[in-house]
Parts: sequence; C-alpha cells; structure tokens
Amino acid sequence: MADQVRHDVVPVYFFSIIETMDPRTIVAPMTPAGVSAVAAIRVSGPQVRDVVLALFGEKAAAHLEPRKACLATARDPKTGETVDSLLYLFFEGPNSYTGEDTLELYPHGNPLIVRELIQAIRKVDGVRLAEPGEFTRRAFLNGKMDLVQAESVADVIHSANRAELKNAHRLLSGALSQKIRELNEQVKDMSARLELDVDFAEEEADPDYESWRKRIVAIGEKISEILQSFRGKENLSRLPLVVLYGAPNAGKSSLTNALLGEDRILVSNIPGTTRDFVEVRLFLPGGEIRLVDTAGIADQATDSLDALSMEKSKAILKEADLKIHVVDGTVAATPAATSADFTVISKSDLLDGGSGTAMTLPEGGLSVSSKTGVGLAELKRLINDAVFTESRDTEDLWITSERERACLAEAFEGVKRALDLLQNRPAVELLAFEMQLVRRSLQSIVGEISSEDILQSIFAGFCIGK
Ligand SMILES: Nc1nc2c(ncn2[C@@H]2O[C@H](COP(=O)(O)OP(=O)(O)OP(=O)(O)O)[C@@H](O)[C@H]2O)c(=O)[nH]1
Ligand SMILES: [Mg+2]
Repeated sequence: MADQVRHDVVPVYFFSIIETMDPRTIVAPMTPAGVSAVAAIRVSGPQVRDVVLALFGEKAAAHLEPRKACLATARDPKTGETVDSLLYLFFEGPNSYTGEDTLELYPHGNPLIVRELIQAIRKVDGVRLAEPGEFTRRAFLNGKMDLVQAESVADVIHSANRAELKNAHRLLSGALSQKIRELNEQVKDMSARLELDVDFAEEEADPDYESWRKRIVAIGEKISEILQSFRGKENLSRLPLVVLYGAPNAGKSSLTNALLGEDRILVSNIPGTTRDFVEVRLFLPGGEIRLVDTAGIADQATDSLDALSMEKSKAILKEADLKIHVVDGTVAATPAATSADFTVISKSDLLDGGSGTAMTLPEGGLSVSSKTGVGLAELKRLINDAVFTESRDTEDLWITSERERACLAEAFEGVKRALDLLQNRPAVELLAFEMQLVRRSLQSIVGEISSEDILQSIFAGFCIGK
C-alpha cells in the first residue's frame, strides 16, 4: 500500500539518471567573432593529442607538455597550408576546465583565421563543433563543478555591475553549494534517524514528535531564507538607463559629451539641435550604464517633426531608471517641479561671470559646467550611487537561477507537508518519506540528481565556447 502512495507523488527526476556522455572531441571559439589582437579557441576530448599532431606535426605531439605555452605554426592537416602562427596550451585531463584533455589555441584575432583554424581542427576524424555550454556541461559531468556553480558561470559572464559580479563569483566559488550541502546533510541525518525509528517502531514507546517538529521547522527556515534571496536573471545583463531631459538648448548634449569625455553628439546654440534620442555607454565605478541624451521638450512644438522628437523623448523617459532634468542656469526661472530624480543646473561657468542670471538651486540640485568640468565628478557619483544601490559591500548571497528557485520551493513544500503530517501523530514512515522528497529536491539543486532535460535547458542558454 505504501508503495502505491509513493509512485503517485514521486517527481520525474526521482531516479538519478546516469549521464551517457558523447565521447567525441569538441571545438569552438571562446572569443566573439570580430577583429581583435588575439582570439581563443578551445578543443576538449580524447582526440586532443591527434589535433596537436595534425596541426603542428609529430615533434610537437611527441613533446606535448601540460600547461606549457608553445609558439608554433598551425597547418591545415589535409593541404599543409599555413593557417597561422600562434600560441597553444595543453591541459591534461583531469586537470583541465572540462576534466578532459583540453587544448587552447590563441591565433591572431582575425575571423578568417579563426574560421580556417576551426575547419582545420575539424578535419581530424571525430572532432565536431561544440554546442553552447558544452564545455561547462562536461565540466559538470566530470565532477569539476556542481550544477549551481555551472549555472553561475553564465552569471559571471553576463553580470553588468560589480554587485552582481561579486555575487556570481561567490556562487561560482561554491558558497551557495556549501549551504545546500549542509542543509542536505541535516535532512539526510534526520531521515536516517527517522528510518531507525521505523526499524525499532515496535520497541519504541512513542515517537518524539516535538523534537522532529523542531528539526523540520529549522530546516524549513533555512530553505526559506535562501528562497527569499532569489532575484532572477532578468536584471543581470540589463544596464541601468539614465535619461537627461529638459528644455531645448538647456545643455543636455553638451553634458552628455562632457560626461563621456568626447565630442560624440552635435551641439549648437540653435534650440532643437538634437532630434532623436542618442544613447551612449558610460562606465561608472559600480558598472556600466546607458546614458541617453534626448531632444529638448518645449511647451509648444514648432512643427510636426519637433512634435515627433518630443514624443520620443517622453517615451524613453518612461523607461528610465533615473531621470535627470537639465535646466539652463542662464535662464531666469526657478525650474518647475517635475518628476525628475535629480535636477542639474547647467552652464555654471556663465553664472559666475555675471552674463547669466543666477537661479535658486532646487533641493538636491547640482550645478555643473560642461565647459569647465565643474560638478561633473559629483554628478557621476550621484548617478552611480543612485543606480547601483543594491547590496554594495554586503556579504549576502542571492540566487539567480529560476531552476534553483523551483527546486527550493519544492523542498519547502515538502517541509510544509511534513509539518502538516506531524499534527496528526503520523506513522514515522510517512514522515521519513516526505523528508526523502525534500532531500531529493535539495540534491537536484546541486545536480546530485539531474536529468538530460534539465541539463539541456541549462546549457542551451550558454554562449558557444563556454
Ligand atoms: N558656457 C557654456 N555653454 C554651454 C554649456 N553647456 C552648453 N552650452 C551651450 O549651450 C548651447 C546648447 O547646448 P546643447 O548641448 O546643444 O543643448 P541641448 O540641451 O542639447 O539642446 P537641444 O538638443 O536643442 O535640446 C550650445 O551653444 C552650447 O555650447 C556650458 O556648460 N557652458
Ligand atoms: Mg541636444
């Protein structure tokens, strides 16, 4: 009867699936297509030595030494033609990223060379192109990292600010895996004791329900704490959007150029110079931001094109994480209250000279000059602190993977079911069974239990070559 119940509630991945790995050697570029000083290609699998032989000849293959950089000329194994002169590094399995024999090649960063080199490598029988994330997948399957760490590799690559990058590094180093393992141990220990109770059920007077309850509550609290830290990945590679807006001629484009440190955007004393919004990327201490210069917004549009420009400015303002109102300091008026997060009074160099009319600086406002640079450092600091607020220098750790969140939620549900059961002084078997399920959910987080489907969905989202 008990068996009947079990089959109904056992999750699909209940049974650990032994992964059968494609034994073939894989190759992929590690760097994006494009011109650069150097590119990088990775080869991993049992035929790495054959690849060295095919590209560099017998002597190179015979003297292949792990972790020693070699300068050599790579030749096409079929035509003998030179592909490039390059550096390569050999890592002997299991002491490599994937745990297999691995070869890294660093040719000149010409896409033509990279393509030819990969083609040459694929001429070695049995070598194929790697799928996205396949190197990391192999690293996981070969026990070089657990699933939480493998997932965090993508976070490390895509983090767009320091706080996220720091978190990703902590995930990669195993800080979360460690927490999950500790929890797992507790549940395992508890299950073992429960099973012992089952075995001695006849001799035992009465199970100590209160002590079980306390233990389960403690486990539930820890699971819940990690669960609450979930932040998702949607913000991971999203750069904060900072928008400069204000009346025509206020000095928005000049300020954008000054913040950027180059004359990127056209500036003139004719109001309405900027028609379309212009986006630039700016590096601040906390990370990179998208800084947008907009067309000036006037009370009245001068023509239909002007009206269109203003509409576009208003549209991008709606998406902004931070809105900065740029107000021309030489125009005699106190800026009207707007929805700005900051007000910046521009052209401060003209105010001191007396040619302009000094205006009252609104609260929290900042006076800047794009011409002299006064106030720019302060403005950058204000922007940085406003958009990169989260958990600076704190030690907390958060999870970003939806899969990990789902597993934790499942574990938490199991804890709740166990606590419900406890209210009715259940048979210890039932409690033991629920805790087994909790344990399974925790194990699947780090990948002690996984299935082909799960791995497929994780690694398909990776870049080629990782
Ligand atoms: N002296 C001085 N002139 C400035 C400063 N900032 C802007 N200007 C001048 O103000 C005029 C307008 O500057 P822009 O940067 O084109 O103004 P804008 O807000 O982008 O204007 P629109 O694109 O037309 O909305 C130009 O003649 C600039 O040279 C500043 O800090 N000091
Ligand atoms: Mg402009």
